[in-house]
Amino acid sequence: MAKKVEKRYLLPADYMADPSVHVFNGKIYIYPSHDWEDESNVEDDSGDQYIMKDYHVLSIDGDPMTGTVTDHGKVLDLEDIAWHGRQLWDCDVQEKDGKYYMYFPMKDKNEVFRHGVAIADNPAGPFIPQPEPVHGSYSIDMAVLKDNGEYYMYFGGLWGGQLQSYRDNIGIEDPAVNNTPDSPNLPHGDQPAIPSRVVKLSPDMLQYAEEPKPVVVVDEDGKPLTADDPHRFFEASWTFKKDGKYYFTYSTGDSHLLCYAIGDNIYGPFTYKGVILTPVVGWTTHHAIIEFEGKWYLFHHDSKPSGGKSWLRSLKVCELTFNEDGTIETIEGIDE
Ligand code: FUB
Repeated sequence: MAKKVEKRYLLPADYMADPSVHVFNGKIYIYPSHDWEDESNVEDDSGDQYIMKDYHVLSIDGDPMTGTVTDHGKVLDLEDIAWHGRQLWDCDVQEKDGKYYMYFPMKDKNEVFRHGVAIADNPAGPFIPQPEPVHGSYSIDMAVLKDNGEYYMYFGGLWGGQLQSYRDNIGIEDPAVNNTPDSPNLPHGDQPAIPSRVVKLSPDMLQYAEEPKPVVVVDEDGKPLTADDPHRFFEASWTFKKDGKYYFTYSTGDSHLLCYAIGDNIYGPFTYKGVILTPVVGWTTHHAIIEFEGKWYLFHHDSKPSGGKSWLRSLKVCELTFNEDGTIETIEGIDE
């Protein structure tokens, strides 16, 4: 049974989505994608409606439910990235040795998603992009977890996110063409679902330190979730650690849920545990989960303020409750 909880819209004056959230120097910073609408906006199954062209950074003074939200303005523009094609989708930022590293997906000039890195001296930017994408990078939706002094990037997304076009980190079809539910390499029925990926980053934070590995979500019997399971991974990975366990959380895309699975290892496997958030207004659902001053918070987005336009989303936050056994109370996505 999903619980209705108090939620707060964070930035009513602008449309932003896909929040990645971290506490740096005791303050909450939000790294969203910046939704946009113009004449090139076409809604389809490959995500052509998501035409984001820049990133802003937001911060919150104190309590996320009540504190003042500051928009630090534009910190990176598509035009400043040498290899740019289009679409700056969900990014994330991590700190190492006083530098802040932004990881972002963007289509290159061949319409293929690659990962870029941009560096700042301050969590509020500006971020200066590296001249080339990360070697061997592919697909979308990065989230970087710091653990025992190492940094691990989770990534991947189906359909327009192009993940189905890769097996064992090798392209098996043209990602720019096979980017819809009709892609020939999407599994069906009781075939195993396509997993997210995780990869350790190099000490300089600019490359992969190893080959990306599959993040397998299994049921209570240890069997990988199947392609027809409404709880299988689609996009929007976000991993955090609580009481020594790793929580791998994600969006199920076309079944519109935020789900979670728990594991003992950063690489998984993760055992499916349940739904965090039921469907919201709008097609996509995407989130971040953080602990701040002893409480846990879910940041996410919906399309209610834009009247349901899936490509114009608004950021929200609410408290998240853990049960004694480490499971998460399901939150109702639709508010009155
Ligand atoms: O914002 C563009 C895409 O929509 C993101 O990369 C996905 O996670 C979905 O929210």
